Amino acid sequence: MQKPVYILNGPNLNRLGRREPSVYGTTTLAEIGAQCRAAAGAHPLEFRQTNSESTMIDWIHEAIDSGGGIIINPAAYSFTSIAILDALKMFPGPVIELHITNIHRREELYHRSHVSKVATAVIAGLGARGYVHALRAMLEMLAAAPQGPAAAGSQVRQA
Ligand code: DHK
Repeated sequence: MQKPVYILNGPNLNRLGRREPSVYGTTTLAEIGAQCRAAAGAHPLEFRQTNSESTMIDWIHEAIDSGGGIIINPAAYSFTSIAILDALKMFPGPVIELHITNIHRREELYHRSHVSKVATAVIAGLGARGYVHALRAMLEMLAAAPQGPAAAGSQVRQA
């Protein structure tokens, strides 16, 4: 039984489509979710969004127990949350940090993500299409590591 890939979205991303369209585009989170489900095919997927830091941590704990990989757009929590970083440190599989925008080309406050310290990989600046690219990379990593998520995560982290 394949373990699900968790795609976790942080604060304000529920407003995508209407939120600063010149910065984040006009694709809604529901549309991104549908694109990811189509790209996942038969691979189980959990696609979620929360404005709550504690809920995000609860979902990471759930993924530690039953997930194969995590794709996370922590949004503003990227730059503020040690708690989310600490939770991700316990996840044995690959972690892909995703940002719709190129955070390094934005205001200074968006430059230093705590999550990047533990991420296997970071995707930033591809817009909404970044989600499907992250998912394809995740499925490749999991397929390449038949010994399971822990191996997939550590293999890449050692590479
Ligand atoms: C989303 C946010 O909400 C911001 O706080 C980040 C990120 C950027 C994004 O590009 O997806 O800075």
